[in-house]
Amino acid sequence: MTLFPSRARFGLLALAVAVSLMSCSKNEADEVVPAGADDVNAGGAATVFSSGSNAYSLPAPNLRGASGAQHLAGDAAFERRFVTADGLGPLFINGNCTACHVRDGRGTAPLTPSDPVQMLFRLSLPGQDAHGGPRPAPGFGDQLQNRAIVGTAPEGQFSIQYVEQLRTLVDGLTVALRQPTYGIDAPYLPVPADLLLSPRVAPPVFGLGLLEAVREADIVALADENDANGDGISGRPNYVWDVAAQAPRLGRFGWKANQPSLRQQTAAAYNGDMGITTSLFPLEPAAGQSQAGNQPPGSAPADVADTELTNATFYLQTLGVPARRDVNNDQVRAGKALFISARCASCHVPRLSTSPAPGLPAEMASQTIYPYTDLLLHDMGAGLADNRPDFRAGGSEWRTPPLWGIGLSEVVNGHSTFLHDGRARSLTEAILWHGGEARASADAVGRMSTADRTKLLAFLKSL
Ligand code: HEC
Ligand code: HEC
Ligand SMILES: [Ca+2]
Ligand SMILES: [Ca+2]
Ligand SMILES: [Ca+2]
Repeated sequence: MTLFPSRARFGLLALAVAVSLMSCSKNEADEVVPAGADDVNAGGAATVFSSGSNAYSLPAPNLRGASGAQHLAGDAAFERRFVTADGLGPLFINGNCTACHVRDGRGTAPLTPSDPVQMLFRLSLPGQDAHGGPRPAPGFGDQLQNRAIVGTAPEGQFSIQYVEQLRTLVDGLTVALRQPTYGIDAPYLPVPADLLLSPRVAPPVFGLGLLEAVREADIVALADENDANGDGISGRPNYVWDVAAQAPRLGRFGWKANQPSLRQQTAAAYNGDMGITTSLFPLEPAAGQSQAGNQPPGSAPADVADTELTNATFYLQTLGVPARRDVNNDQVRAGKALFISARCASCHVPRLSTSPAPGLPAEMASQTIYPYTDLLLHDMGAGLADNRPDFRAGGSEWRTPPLWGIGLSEVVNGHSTFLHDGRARSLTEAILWHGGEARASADAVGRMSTADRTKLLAFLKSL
């Protein structure tokens, strides 16, 4: 397997792309992503106007009545630092949500063992559980907890190694892509030989209430599972197990769209990331494992009550989305046209709308939003594959991540690492890793003139 297309392949495709770039006028771009005030208001009425380090952390300005107070209670829940006496562990990764979702933003992969851990490793064995989900690994479950309370052995430590591969683009720019290898050091038990491992950094958590309020039919309508229109891009929904409903449901959250709702995602994070039980997940991740000794498999009552789970969920449902910046800048406008002609917008769908739904905050309904995602799974090629299925998502499939707010990553989180495992150290690296259905898009960027690539990046930074 070669990771990168050869120069010969570049040559063959160059002509076709040059033609399609020329035929894409500014007007065509504006039709897909209209310019003007709406485009600025990325989150509709939930848009916030900050481009500082708090840009991801502000409540939607349209919250009404009791919503403001509940958002604040949820903010406290999201920041709450758990200790052993509150039920932290016995197995856990971090003691609070914000240790990974720093400033409601994005985590990065640790470079040294003393760096903070802002990621997790999902685990499983080949096959499926009773609900079509990943099959837990005996002794390790479905996630690696690298920390434990006193008297309990952690499951093991993550190990990450990178090998850099140089790639020279057509304009002469050389980019070093780091190819990671992952393993588990110092496991408390021998690791099963067929263990599957999926490394994932913490994604940003703003604007998610809007994504939860996009009608299921609208998302499914974007799918083109058998590529009927022949553009090389398919996209399909994930369907995952809804624990409360005891039924399959459309997946929306997580890097593989592996969680159906913010409530279940939140309860799963309490459980797997912090060892905090809830009514939804009453069993500790250590339940049934030898190192947990005589500790009870769960706690009654749960470590956090339903009100706290509800508030933390509400907080995530009601965070605002930062407004776009520099929309009328010429470079940015030209970059938008390139984004469309390189077919980025076929997956990173610019515009969606939200609808009212039972149980979701009314403020998030009936908004036109610009998230730059279709919430669908795409085959991203062998280079990005974790080779671990997650419900319907195959080993090389990932959910298109929203690009809104991505231009503020550096300001908010102090780093510019991207993709599911944080391997990309810049937006350019993130794009060049695109393979599979997105290979033609990445190749188009690889062939761009320096000036055009600068414009494309200027557009991404305006999001
Ligand atoms: C150990 C680091 C870590 C901790 C602690 C953590 N998360 Fe996460 N969070 C992640 C990772 C990694 C993902 C992606 C998971 C996946 O793809 O399966 C994620 C995903 C999410 C998502 C979905 C985001 C999206 O765009 O789909 C939400 C919401 C979320 N976490 C909320 C929380 C809450 C609430 C807490 C605290 C109760 C929490 N997280 C604690 C690492 C963490
Ligand atoms: C076939 C669908 C598809 C196309 C086409 C596509 N992307 Fe993506 N994009 C994805 C998926 C899926 C990911 C996540 C991959 C991963 O994390 O391993 C992603 C990730 C990204 C990221 C990193 C986001 C993050 O949160 O880490 C950026 C930036 C990005 N894409 C930009 C682009 C640009 C620019 C183009 C056009 C040149 C493009 N994409 C074309 C599907 C697509
Ligand atoms: Ca606990
Ligand atoms: Ca585990
Ligand atoms: Ca298609």
